[in-house]
Amino acid sequence: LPDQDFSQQAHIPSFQKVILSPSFSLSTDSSTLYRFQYQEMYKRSIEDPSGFWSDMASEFYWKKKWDHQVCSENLDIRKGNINIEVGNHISFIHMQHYRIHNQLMGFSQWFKGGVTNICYNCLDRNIESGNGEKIAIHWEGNEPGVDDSLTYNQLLDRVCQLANYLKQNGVKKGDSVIIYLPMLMELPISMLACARIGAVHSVVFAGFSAESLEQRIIDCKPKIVITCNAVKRGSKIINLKDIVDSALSESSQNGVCVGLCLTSANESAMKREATKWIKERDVWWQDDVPKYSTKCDVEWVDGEDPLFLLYTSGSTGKPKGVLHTTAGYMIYTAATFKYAFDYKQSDIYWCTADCGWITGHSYVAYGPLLNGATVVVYEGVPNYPDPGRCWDIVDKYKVTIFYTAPTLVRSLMRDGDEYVTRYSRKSLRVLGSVGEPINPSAWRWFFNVVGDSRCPISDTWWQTETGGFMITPLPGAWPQKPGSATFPFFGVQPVIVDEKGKEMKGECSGYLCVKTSWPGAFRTLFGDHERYETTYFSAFPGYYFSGDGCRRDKDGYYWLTGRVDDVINVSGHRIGTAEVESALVSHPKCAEAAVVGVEHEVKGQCIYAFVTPVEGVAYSEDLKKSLVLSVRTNIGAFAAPDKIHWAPGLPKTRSGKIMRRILRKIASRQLDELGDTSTLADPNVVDQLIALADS
Ligand code: 6R9
Repeated sequence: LPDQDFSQQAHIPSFQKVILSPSFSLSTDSSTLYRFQYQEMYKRSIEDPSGFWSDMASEFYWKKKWDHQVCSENLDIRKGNINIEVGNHISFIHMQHYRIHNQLMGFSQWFKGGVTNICYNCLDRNIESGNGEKIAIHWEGNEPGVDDSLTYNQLLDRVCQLANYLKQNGVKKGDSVIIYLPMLMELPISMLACARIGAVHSVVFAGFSAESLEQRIIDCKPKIVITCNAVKRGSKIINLKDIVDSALSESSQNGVCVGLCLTSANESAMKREATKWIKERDVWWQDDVPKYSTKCDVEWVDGEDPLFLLYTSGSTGKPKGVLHTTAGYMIYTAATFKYAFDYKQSDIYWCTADCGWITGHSYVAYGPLLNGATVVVYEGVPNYPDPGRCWDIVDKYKVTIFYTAPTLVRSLMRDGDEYVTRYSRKSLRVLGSVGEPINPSAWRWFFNVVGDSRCPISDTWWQTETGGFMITPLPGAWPQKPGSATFPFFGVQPVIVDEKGKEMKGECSGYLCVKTSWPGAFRTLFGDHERYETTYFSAFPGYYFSGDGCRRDKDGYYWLTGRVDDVINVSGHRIGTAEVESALVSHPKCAEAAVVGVEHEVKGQCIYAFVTPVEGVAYSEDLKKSLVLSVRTNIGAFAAPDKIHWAPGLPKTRSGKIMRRILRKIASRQLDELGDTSTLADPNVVDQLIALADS
């Protein structure tokens, strides 16, 4: 495990309570979940998980009920005498490795044998219960005044047309489809259409570069790529089709043949005629998809059939394909959404995340739609045309639940209260935060200014891997402490372990693990089950290891303190240091690079890169620019380093391991806290680095 000094965590806030009475902030029809009810339900969820989750699952439609066991699991090979045939029903062709083992570490299955479909449960089921004319999606375009909406009936029609189109074009159950779209309605439509026919979607955030997209295409070999010609974000136009063209031409050299690129014309960003076109391969969505029938039979799938793949950063250069399956994910996102936001049928819900990340999967698309909610989907950026846009949208749609990231809160806070207070915001009743620890001053501003001191904040801790919320307040159910994600969700047993893996009790700080499986847990890393076992289940045998540090206070509240591995959290986006390093090293003039995260006022953390140029190359501003460009083109603009620090050499141990602890101190200019540097192969490099700090 990497070195980690818990006392240095900037985010541990001073203790302060904000007492919320359970009733004042909740809607009048609320069946408020008081603390004792939580405790009762939590106790049951731990003592009788089968009964608890069966009850939750009974709200959904099952073509066939699951086998006798709700969950089978084995988080520890040492405990393993489970002998279960894994994955008979997994049709995903690349998953053979997952089938043969029968004593997998980290193995868990939920609702195995149950037959269902998540798209059916999101749409048809809600329509059958009388919600067909309810708005499913309010879409707000980048430009104020450009908007659209779809009822549940209309959404189902659109999803069915696309599902039929995909089937007609050869997409079958178990095939993968890459979706590279901005926040257009076509994005959730595409996800749902894949789910309807049992295809596995892999959404790639439209901020990723051609090279990142290509890497993902090569990894999961989609039959079809769905994109749009361009997107306008704020005043900037991004030509997505060019990026896709470049990714596809490269991946075809690597033996992947994507037969079809379905392109939605986003004419407010770019005219169709201006779009480059490859006749044999490209198809306009608007021309072809509407010709298909609005009725499409559901492909009934096993509860353990894969639903989607989502790539996320890890501590090596290669992104990890996190694989989620159907039923457990469905029940978990639905239940977490309902309880953590105290959801009511009358709510209007807006989550600012992009569907390219897990938050968009679970809490823009699946969780809310499973609950029959009305969701706001926003195409643009939060400060366009000015920093009041979010509150303009809140007032326009009468948003009641607003879920966002601390980085956005901090950036709007910097723009001043006036942009907020000029809007009413009186519809708001619950606020949410996700992506990184929320610092207490941002928390208070969010609570006092945005929420007028009346809306509780659900600070939800979870991960791509966990599928849904793991530690989160339930609004109004207990006193909040700014900066604490409070208590575990139903069925989740967090444990804090020391570096030897020993579970600690009571007040403590250490590594955050989870003891038993929960329905939303991912099942494997696509194509690399071994990496799944070693990354998550071998550091602390018997537990799932989150990669986060955590403190539990004397009242039992959990305080997340940030990543303890080589992952940086920039504006709530996970970026692996190794990925950025390999992008830098791919530059012909870069000999070596080491990247660390440094605290940043708005982004939470920013990327700080130490670079050694190849012999004979001089340090220059131009070289800095071209190194940053190399990261932009390899990964995407969001991963661009904020600072390049020239390094004649890097601090390494005698065995050649880079001492990032020292680099972090230099980067944050905590020069009197460098600690013992005598174990370095060459202690002089530290002085050289300090001397070059401002060059
Ligand atoms: C949902 C999401 C996961 C990492 C996670 C942690 C950080 C997320 C947090 C939080 C403190 C919260 N994180 N929510 N830290 N408090 N409420 O963001 O998934 O992109 O996979 O990132 O984000 O470090 O390990 P993902």
